[in-house]
Amino acid sequence: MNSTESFRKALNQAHRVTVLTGAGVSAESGIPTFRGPGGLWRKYSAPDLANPAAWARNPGLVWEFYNYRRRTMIDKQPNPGHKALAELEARMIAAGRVFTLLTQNIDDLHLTAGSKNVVRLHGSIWQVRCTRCGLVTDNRDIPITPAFADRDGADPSLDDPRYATKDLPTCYQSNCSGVLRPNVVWFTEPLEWTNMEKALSAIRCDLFLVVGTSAVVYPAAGFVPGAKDSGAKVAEINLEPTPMSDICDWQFHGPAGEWLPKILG
Ligand code: BV8
Ligand code: ZN
Repeated sequence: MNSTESFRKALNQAHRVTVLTGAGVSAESGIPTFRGPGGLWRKYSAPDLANPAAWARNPGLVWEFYNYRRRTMIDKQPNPGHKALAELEARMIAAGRVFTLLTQNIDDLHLTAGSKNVVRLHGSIWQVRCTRCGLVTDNRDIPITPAFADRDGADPSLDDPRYATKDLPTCYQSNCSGVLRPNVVWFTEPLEWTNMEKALSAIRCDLFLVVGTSAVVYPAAGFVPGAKDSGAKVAEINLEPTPMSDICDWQFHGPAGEWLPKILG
């Protein structure tokens, strides 16, 4: 029995399936990964700006970074990998089985593809959160405020900007006026406890797929050994090996948009 056949046998026998995705599952939709080409913006990598200290130093620069990513993400569509995961979930639910999708991605393409039980471990780039009252709202404004129009270019020679607070997005609550930040989890910030609880429950499964992630960011990467230790079989879909490859029962090397329809369909 080859690896695809043995995987499909395990999939058909699994009552609980959990999937962990990373930037690689959205690469074929045209969204650059963090560590691949296109992972830099100006002279910064995501961790340089996706952290509270960068926000405290220069919220306008952080918003130019997110405004750029929102502007380049707004027209991207789910690819066959996203769709194969949504279709698997629908089949499993119809059969009375359990499916959970844990994603590190903030692009919401899994939701657009029709996935339902999605845990957005690192939040959503299409939500903003008030830094004063905590109100979370959906927001797809491009630019985030008029002051950011034509100001988010990726050219590394551009200097860091300075914005007046009045030019930053502010709270919709009339008596608040707090500055709005992207509702994403930055480095050194804890994941929302409800999401951690859902993830810790979901890794107790029969079959765990880890798709398109370099598996270097914690606590998300830790869910792979966590699932293995709880008795799950683990399959990895990636272009290349990762630090988790050694504990995987199957490794499908190649694009997620090709492998997922092939092994899940
Ligand atoms: C936390 C949202 C503590 C934002 C992201 C020092 C101080 C504090 C913490 C730490 C520290 N040192 C380490 C840590 C922990 C830190 C961490 O893990 N750092 C790493 C770098 C070592 N983690 C944190 O800080 C977390 N919080 O620890 O809080 C705490 C705890 C309790 C109480 C108080 C405090 C928060 C981490 C979340 C950060 N936010 N994103 C935004 O996006 O702007 S992380 C971001 O990068 C992603 O969300 C993702 O999680 C992560 C990794 O990216 P990947 O998705 O894996 O993408 P990558 O480009 O790396 O890889 C792509 C993969 O796809 C590759 O393998 C490639 O081969 C493959 N691929 C490409 N194309 C395809 C493909 N595969 C298939 N098909 C294709 N077509
Ligand atoms: Zn507010």
